[in-house]
Amino acid sequence: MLRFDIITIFPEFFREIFDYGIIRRARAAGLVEIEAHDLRGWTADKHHVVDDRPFGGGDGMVLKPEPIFAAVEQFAGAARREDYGAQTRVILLSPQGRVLTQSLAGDLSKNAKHIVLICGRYEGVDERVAEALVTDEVSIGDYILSGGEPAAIVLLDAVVRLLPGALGSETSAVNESFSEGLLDCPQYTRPPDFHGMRVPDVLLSGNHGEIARWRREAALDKTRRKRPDLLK
Ligand code: 9D3
Repeated sequence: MLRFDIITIFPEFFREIFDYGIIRRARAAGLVEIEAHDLRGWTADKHHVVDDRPFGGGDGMVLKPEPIFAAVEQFAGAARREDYGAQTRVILLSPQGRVLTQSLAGDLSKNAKHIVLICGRYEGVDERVAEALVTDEVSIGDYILSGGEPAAIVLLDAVVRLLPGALGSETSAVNESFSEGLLDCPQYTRPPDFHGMRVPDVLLSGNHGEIARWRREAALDKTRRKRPDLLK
């Protein structure tokens, strides 16, 4: 069982997102447990303040360290990364992180039992969070989001679908390792002729050797055209 605890100022953002498809099935099967927590629950002051102005001046607000340290200490059992269990990862979603890859998703699905996701916001998060608490700082790509919440959903989805048993038995795992690093070949379903746009004859031939060969070639071809960087 893998457990996710998401620390966010917008817990409602996650309300239904994990109730569909593979993630829903994985939860129902007891493969994963997911909870989103309001950072304000770890504030001590009357107004539940989670942010403050940056030292040295500048625009915007910075997430304060105290509530994040308290939340992580509760979930990870320690407030220093060297004191976590080996199977605990505390991940800060931030534009400064290393870009999420299939390889990191595989690492997490294989080696983690407990993942704490900290969603950044505003102009940033007090640097002492990254210094002391965070085992992995992760971005989902080189574009600007308004916060870490959508990135947390992306990371969680990529990890959960790799948990053994999360995909329907005979599904994509085999196919994925076979065509690793390539885009999928084009897929077609009925009708074979739609407004004059025809499905390639080979796919209707029933010749499975020919079909496999065509698919391999088509995947390579599509990758060369659309994502030549993947072939390097
Ligand atoms: C105005 C602040 N920006 C200065 C360049 C920095 C900034 C801080 C926080 C920009 C965006 C954000 C909010 N984004 C995330 O927290 C985030 C993110 C992203 O923006 N892109 C890709 N992956 C991620 S993971 C978290």
